[in-house]
Amino acid sequence: MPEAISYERVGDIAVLKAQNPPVNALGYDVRVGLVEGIERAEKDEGVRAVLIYGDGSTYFAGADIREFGKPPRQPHLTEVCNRIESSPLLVVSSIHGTALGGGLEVAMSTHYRIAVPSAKVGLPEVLLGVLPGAGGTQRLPRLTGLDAALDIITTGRHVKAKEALDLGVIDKLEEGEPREIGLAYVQELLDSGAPRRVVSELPAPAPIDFDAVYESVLKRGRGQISPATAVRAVQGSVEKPFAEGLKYERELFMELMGTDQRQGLIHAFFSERQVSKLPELKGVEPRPLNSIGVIGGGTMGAGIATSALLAGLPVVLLEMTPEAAAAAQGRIEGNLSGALKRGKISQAKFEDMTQKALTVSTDYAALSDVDLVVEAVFEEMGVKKTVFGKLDEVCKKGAILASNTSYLDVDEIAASTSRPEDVIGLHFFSPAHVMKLLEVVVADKTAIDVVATGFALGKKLGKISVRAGVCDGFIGNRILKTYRTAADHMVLDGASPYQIDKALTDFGFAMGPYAVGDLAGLDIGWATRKRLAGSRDPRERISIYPDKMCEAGNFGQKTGKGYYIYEAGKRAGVPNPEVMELIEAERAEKGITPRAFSDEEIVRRYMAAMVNEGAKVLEEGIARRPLDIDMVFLFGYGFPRYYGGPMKWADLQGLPGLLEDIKTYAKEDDFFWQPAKLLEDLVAEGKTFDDLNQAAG
Ligand code: T1G
Repeated sequence: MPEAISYERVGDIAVLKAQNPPVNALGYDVRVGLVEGIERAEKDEGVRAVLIYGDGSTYFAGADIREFGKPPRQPHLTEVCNRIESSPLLVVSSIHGTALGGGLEVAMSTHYRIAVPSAKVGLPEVLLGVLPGAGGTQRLPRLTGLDAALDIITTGRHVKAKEALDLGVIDKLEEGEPREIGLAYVQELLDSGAPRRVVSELPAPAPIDFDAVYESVLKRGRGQISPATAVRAVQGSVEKPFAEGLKYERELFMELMGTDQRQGLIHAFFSERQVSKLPELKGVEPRPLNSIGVIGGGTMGAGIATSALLAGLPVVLLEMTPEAAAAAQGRIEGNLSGALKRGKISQAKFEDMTQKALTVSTDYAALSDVDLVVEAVFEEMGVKKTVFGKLDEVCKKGAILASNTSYLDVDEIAASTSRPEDVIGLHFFSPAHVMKLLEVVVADKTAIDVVATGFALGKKLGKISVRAGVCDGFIGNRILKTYRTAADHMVLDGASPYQIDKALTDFGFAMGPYAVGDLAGLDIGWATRKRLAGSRDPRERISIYPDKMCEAGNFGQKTGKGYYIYEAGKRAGVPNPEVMELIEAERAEKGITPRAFSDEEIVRRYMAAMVNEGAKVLEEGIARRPLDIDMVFLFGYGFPRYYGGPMKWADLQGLPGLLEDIKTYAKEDDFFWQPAKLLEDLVAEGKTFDDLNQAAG
């Protein structure tokens, strides 16, 4: 194992090279190596300067997040930075890849910084629930001024090298290898007699109204506290001498390190990388993915086609008539013009995608050569079977036939072809070119290399792909149906849809369940209720009023009226008074005396239903690990990221208390509230969902 920081003498320059793949994280050995390297250079006769750079893909990409939550080991990164900065030698960083978090903090403690134009810098600590804890909130404002520093620190965004140069974070941009451009720059500085520039000695910026900034950042965080806390640390850089400011920054850092939100965000960071790593896919070669077919050019089909085009894949989209084909082309161009406006693609790219890469046809034969087809037609099994029967005839041998169905039985769809091993579910979330979640639904006969290809497509499209088994609604929609029912029961018993929506947005959801229903279309739930009516258990408590809303044609945003009334052009609606009339009438009909619900009880019941169903999805093997369910809800259902997902939230709350809640609710309705056996077992064994994540490897 090579040393974490190597030492090399080049003329009168000492070169410290980080060798800690994959991202040169500033783990213990790297921190020790940096201090020892500086000390050695200072004793090394004739050395006048030190160059620090990273081997491999990047300069230091930050503290080693795997050390979080473990007892911190000296030297702390703050001390390492101060030691570098106080060296009498000229210390220079040469940056490539991503100098993030502690990585940028180390760079700012050196006296000059050169970077390659493709490099990025940033202080993304707030995205992990903490804040820059090694001087970043003290040095960055001294380099860039408060506006830029507050923006960079409270958003955690990456800053491109050119912007960093303009802001004064980087001193010079140069194409080339970090070592070469670094050595040349050090020599240039030495030859010109450039002085050491000690950032901590630069004047602090003038004070601003930090309370106002704090309030606005807190509001924007929608319940996440690290960005606003970071404002206070930056305030310390203005109001306190540097050393005091550092101490204050450390205090706030340690405070955040102890929060549930830090645990939730770190869980999210590692889980979004872990979720698509399945042991059974190790060594499995995906099939070729050079062109994609899409059947159905509605919102979903057009979104999927857009996503594939943006990933550089040629697309053949099939519609039934020339008019529908033209409409699909228009939808795709509309989607891509959004990317054009936001500068995500150039005009030339836009034209190439819409005129060359995209083929829209009404002839199935156009699909004869694609590697994979995603069907996104009407959610009705008969229609799906007809489409798959045709695909079976026209698609080449080895082509993958995928359905975008959001809940129908993929086994049954596969059985309508002669090649069930080539059939898989690829459940995108609308709008498919925006939402990152992809449920890869593996049917009984799906071949393992088809599964691997599903994940390879997800990666190519920049999705978070989660393996799901076949059941009604797979992972997300199956669990959604349960916690949505829990909300409907609370409405029948006395809560209003509006109180429930507010309680859940205060909890941290982007939208409450009723506003989501209005957005997705209330007719979807209506169709599901009708589809399942025949198999419904008589003990199930159901609401009638939602059907009455749909019978009146109130489907939500698409009809301008649902739970909320939407004035033209306004996304936010106002409560629809007809809804409470329908609810009160139904309560009266059912002899229910409405009772008050606290927001806290609303959240507890809603979350208990979500977690309990999640546990059932796990024990049935529909989801592999609790983290898989967490990623479904972070990336498909607007679950607040700082809890890490519903299963992580449950661990943080404590499973015993949650199980107690479920048992209490079961006294009112022991059909809906049946504790999951897995939940009872975990509580009995004193285990957590995280233990299952670890055990799954
Ligand atoms: N610590 C530990 N492991 C890390 C890591 C880190 N900082 N960054 C990445 N990894 C692992 C990652 O889990 C994956 O592992 C592999 O490296 C490749 O990552 C005191 C306290 C750098 C832009 O927040 O943003 O400094 O899955 O798949 O797409 O103020 O990783 O292969 O086993 O993401 O090329 C601040 C987090 C820390 C940067 C590269 N730094 N990392 O993206 O590869 S807090 C960050 C990233 C801090 C100080 C504070 C990205 C990347 P595995 P990857 P990538």
